[in-house]
Amino acid sequence: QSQKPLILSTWEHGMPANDRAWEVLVQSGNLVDAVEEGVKVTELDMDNLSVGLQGLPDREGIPTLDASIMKGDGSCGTVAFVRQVRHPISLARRVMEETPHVMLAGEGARQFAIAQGFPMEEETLSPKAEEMYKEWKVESKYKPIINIENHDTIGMIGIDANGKMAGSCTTSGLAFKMHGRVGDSPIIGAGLYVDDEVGAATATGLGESIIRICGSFLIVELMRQGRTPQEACEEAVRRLVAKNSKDIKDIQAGFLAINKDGESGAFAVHPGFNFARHNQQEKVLVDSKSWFK
Ligand code: SD4
Repeated sequence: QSQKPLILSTWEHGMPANDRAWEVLVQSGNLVDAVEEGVKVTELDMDNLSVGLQGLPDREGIPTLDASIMKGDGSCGTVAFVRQVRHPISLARRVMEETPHVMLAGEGARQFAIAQGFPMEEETLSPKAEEMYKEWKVESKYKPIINIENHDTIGMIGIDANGKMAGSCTTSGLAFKMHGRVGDSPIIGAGLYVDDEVGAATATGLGESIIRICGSFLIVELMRQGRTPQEACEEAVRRLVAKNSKDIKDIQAGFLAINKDGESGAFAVHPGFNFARHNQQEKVLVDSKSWFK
């Protein structure tokens, strides 16, 4: 049954993020403001080691951030591999609204942030990140190790009372990634996709596995062909498992989707993925079903 307006976010920190998004949506009626302000809560959350400048750094000890924002009319903006910016989601929104481009990366994104008046933050690691980085350096394992309980990227998708949709996604990416590595979150169609004609999807987990199947775009296209959000998420995971079969025991990924009728779905590779759902009736944390039990 229809639940419009509806906001979904990945993981438990989606609860406070959804609260803020809901508040903004109710006050302003502006869903893009809502999905931006919502995930800004997570970007400031010092307990979150996968989002924002307090997130775990890359192998050189530098936190580098990815973010994207998209509206159902096709407008979108993203930033990748950006440093020293507290709110990469707001920078992604500026790319969407203030430039002729969709994506800015690295030093160019940082220069754009400066030009837009964003403060530049120090690159000192948070105490928790510092400690984990030191521990990691002892062995400096080259291959990223996926701890399936340790994904914290926030992806948020929402639909308003009129059926307009928007989404946002923000992350510090994989812990101890190679310097310059970019994940799925700032890739339109991988970490996020929104189309008012059909629905919206977002992803969390090992970005490489998600990019490989154009995960979020795939889900929206499956819904376009008539699948429910739940069926579309399950088919995307089936495809992700097939295309990443060699390492699948170490790969976690989870998807969220809504369609234009306000129905929703979620599915993950392994157990442990959960998401926050907020509508007029309830705000709940839901355990996602998964491919492996
Ligand atoms: C990435 N998808 O950069 C992100 C990581 C993630 O929780 O979801 N972490 O690959």
